[in-house]
Amino acid sequence: MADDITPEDSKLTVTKRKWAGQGKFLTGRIARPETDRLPPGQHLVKNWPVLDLGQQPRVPTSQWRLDVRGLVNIPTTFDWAAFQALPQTEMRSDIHCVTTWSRYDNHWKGVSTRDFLDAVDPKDEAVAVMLTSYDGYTTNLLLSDFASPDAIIVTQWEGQPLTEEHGGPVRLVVPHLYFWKSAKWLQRIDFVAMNHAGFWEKNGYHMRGDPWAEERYSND
Ligand SMILES: Nc1nc2c(c(=O)[nH]1)N[C@H]1C(S)=C(S)[C@@H](COP(=O)(O)O)O[C@H]1N2
Ligand SMILES: [Mo]
Repeated sequence: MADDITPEDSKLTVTKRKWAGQGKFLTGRIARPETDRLPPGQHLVKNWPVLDLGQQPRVPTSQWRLDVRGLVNIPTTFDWAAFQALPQTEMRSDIHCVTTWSRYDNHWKGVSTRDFLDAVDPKDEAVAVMLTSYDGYTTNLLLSDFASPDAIIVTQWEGQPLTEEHGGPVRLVVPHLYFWKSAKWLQRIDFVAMNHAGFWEKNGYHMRGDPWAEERYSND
């Protein structure tokens, strides 16, 4: 009977339901099928390796400050209490290090860069950020990458304060780029009109660092 053909059964709805299940046509990383979760050339680790320039600064929360300067309408120096007063968010994301290890399902807590940007209000001319850390490290990001919905300035990992070796008390996490962009021991953020190279970017590494495009090294 014609009555038996409900809208749910039509060929188009079946196909569309299948697309929905596969996340077809979605470009967001969250919809990436599980089989595509590991970027090319990466292997999975269960531990969390420590990588840095070898100087691990000890910054107690009582002495920690985050200076926000450059092209922002509200230049601010956050102390620990002021940073804790910003909206706090929890997220889960994967780490992809350019040295080829990846680690899944890290549970972070901190301030999303979206909420952070609301607080400091970048000017229209700002196109990039330069991050500076307590060990002297620098790294650059396009503002559009810094503002990614899964980027977070973290103070906790798996419900515990971020350890010193992993960049505590405060580090950035930008999971859609290689992990060298995720500055540990964050000290200063400059909003700038040009995307200048940071430490690794001056030393042969890519200006953007998208693991899915294997943007490991600069081409010049
Ligand atoms: N301040 C600072 N941040 C840094 C680095 C560094 O040397 N100093 N190294 C980067 C690199 S190359 C990597 S792979 C990750 C490593 O973070 P982890 O030690 O927590 O795994 O931190 C990034 N952030
Ligand atoms: Mo790295």
